[in-house]
Amino acid sequence: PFLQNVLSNNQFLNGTVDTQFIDENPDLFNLKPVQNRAQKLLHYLGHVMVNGPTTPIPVKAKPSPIDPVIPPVPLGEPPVGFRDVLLREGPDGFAKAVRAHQGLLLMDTTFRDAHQSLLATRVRTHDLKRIAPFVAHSFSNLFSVENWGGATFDVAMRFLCECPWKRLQELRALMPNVPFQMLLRGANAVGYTNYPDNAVFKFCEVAKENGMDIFRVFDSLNYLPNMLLGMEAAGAAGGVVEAAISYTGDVSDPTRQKYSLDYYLKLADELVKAGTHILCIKDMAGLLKPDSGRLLVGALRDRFPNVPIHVHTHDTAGAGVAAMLACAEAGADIVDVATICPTMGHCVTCRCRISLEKVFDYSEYWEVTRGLYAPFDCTATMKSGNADVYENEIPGGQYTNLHFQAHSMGLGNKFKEVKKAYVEANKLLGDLIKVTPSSKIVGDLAQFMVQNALTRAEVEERADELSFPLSVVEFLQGHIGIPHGGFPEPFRSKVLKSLPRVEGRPGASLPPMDFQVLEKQLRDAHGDEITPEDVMSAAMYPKVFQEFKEFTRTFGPVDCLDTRLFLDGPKIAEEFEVELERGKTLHIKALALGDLNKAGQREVFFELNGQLRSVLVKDTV
Ligand code: 3PY
Ligand code: ZN
Repeated sequence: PFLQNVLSNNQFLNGTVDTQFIDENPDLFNLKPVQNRAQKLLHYLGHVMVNGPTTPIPVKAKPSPIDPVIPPVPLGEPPVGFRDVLLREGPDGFAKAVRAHQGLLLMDTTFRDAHQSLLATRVRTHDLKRIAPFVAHSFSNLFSVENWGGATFDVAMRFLCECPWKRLQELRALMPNVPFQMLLRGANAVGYTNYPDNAVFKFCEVAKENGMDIFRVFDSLNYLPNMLLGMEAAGAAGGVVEAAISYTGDVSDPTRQKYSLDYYLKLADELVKAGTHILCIKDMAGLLKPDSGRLLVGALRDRFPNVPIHVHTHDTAGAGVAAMLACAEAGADIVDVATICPTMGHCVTCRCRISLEKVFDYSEYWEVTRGLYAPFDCTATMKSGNADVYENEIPGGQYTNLHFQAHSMGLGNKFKEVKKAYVEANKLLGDLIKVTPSSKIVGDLAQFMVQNALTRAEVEERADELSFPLSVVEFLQGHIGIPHGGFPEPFRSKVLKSLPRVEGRPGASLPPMDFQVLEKQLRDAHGDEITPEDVMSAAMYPKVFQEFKEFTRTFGPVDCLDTRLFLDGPKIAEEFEVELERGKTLHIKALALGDLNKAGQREVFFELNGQLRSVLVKDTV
């Protein structure tokens, strides 16, 4: 539905069409006007040359000047993969085939969670698309590629100025054989707060239509009613449901029994009873030590011999590979790996039927591509892993994010302080599962404590007079659900006083969203080209979507630019090509940057397909 026309249709390009083709595919002949796009992109490039990148940059590093090499891909269709099983057998048959598979299966998180944690979610569709055919051809026996959901939805529009749905569509076309997996934050869908139920259902339906296969559903408090809602939505859309238990604490530590083995097993009982196709342990902070993984997965394996078990982890403390291999030995069917951390190579060497040589080529592509994202790379400020995560339990994405924040404030020691406060804030809130969005609530309280130099005892003591961050107040009101063990008292009552409390599942009391009204509003604001996908983007992120549309109206399809141009603009005299769509390439040369005029603008000169063009840009630096 998005920017698909006859010039990107394989059947048309191969010439295997007859006269019925036009009648059967009228949509492919909706050719959009293209004249404007080039001038808009020049405007964007001129803007970056004058004012720097439009996306906020956490560290001063520049994108690397080295271009990644795309490893060769054989001609023809990629080999059949697990997606063919899914399309043939449906979700139940797929789950059976996964369970029956001999040997460990892998999910590759490189396209989503790995860069969400290591590169501030900034990897663009452009760089994902370039390597996608290689993945389809070389790793056809992956369980799945995780490439959507979590923070990518929001960041695509907000910081990369590209459409998350277009990413899904384009990757789907390039990787028809490997199942796609997304992270769904249960009743929060791909946002940070509970949405009305019908928005979650509709979101899953549209995601499935656009090519999503497997929905990993979690709730940041492991609050069962929220998880069940997300599972129902994914299941009703026809997706594979992978219910994920978020893991915290340490099941093998007898002194940490709030989240005991029994707690996890009881929750797993409920999720299996509710019909999950796959059961996932989501270790978002990398806390699962090998012994604990063996204990937990071993117990789940005994209890549910027929349900595939999938384990996710992070490598913050450096024990990721050891933990995943222990889980595999204890009976896990699938573990998560990524190539921008070393886990993929390790797991493959140990137990998978995947060519190690192809893994080398894949890693090399990502190593060089990672250089393009140097301005967002956590290793710019974080030089080593840190086992303090076992104490603070900060999830992977938040760990690097908080580190960037402390670094950008120029306070080297601040991170240590924030991490200590995070531990205290977590205790104040009753020892929570910490993952988006509950992790943000703990983080907000921790920052509040550091900023105001407050200890836990002082916060408890003065809870009725302090102005807490809104996220903390709303959490205590019950806006994201009920934590295991209930809300902390008397802290909650002291903070809330007479403020209203939500009873039970928050989404149950939200009025349904009217998508027709929303669509009409969007058409009035942005014209008639609003798609069902756009409606869902606006349903999730109204303001971000509006800004994204306004940005595109001014600056055109910046997703077509390569990453160095997008982030840093061209150098004077640099010549480059921009492929707007298949068969439509712009040849551009940056010629000169004019002096500042009286209106505070600069004229930027380009050659576009051999013709002189210029744009006027306000200098805001
Ligand atoms: C997300 O919610 O985006 C996560 O990655 C949680 O781990
Ligand atoms: Zn993760």
